[in-house]
Amino acid sequence: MASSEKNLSSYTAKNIDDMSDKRFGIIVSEWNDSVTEALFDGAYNTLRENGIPKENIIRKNVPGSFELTLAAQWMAEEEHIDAVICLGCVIQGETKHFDFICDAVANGLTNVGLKFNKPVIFGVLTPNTQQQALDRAGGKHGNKGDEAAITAIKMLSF
Ligand code: DLZ
Repeated sequence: MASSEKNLSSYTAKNIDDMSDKRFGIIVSEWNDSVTEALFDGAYNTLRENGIPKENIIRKNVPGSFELTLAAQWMAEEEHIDAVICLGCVIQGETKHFDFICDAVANGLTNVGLKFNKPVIFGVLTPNTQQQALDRAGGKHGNKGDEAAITAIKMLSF
């Protein structure tokens, strides 16, 4: 979560390798799509700004954040995918499922990354309100999609 000290869209480009031959999967949850489409725009544009060609960015949608884990597994097991960026938004006030979904997705994505030995990035907002989500999807705290994309790039430069 962004704080007053951290803008999600700010990063330093040092120690980043040439990524033009890498392939990135982006999975977008359709739940809260006004937020997740903004996350996608941020992730996509950050990849493009860092030299990744359009044809090396593969987008898939899932119905909700809970489905990110299985979709990430399907993408990660593809040999031609180097990193998977998972984008979602779970708003606390809207669901009793909040804790279950957030825990399941965080644990699930961790396991997929370890199983397939590839970066699988947790680009899921977990705010208390819609406004907090918008503030982190291209608003005053930057864009978590940008952060997720640069995290994938940095992990591939590890
Ligand atoms: C069911 C549900 C609810 C109530 N809230 C959200 C949410 O805020 N964000 C989100 O990404 N998904 C939500 N979902 C849908 C679940 O992630 C999932 O798609 C369904 O439970 C079906 O498995």
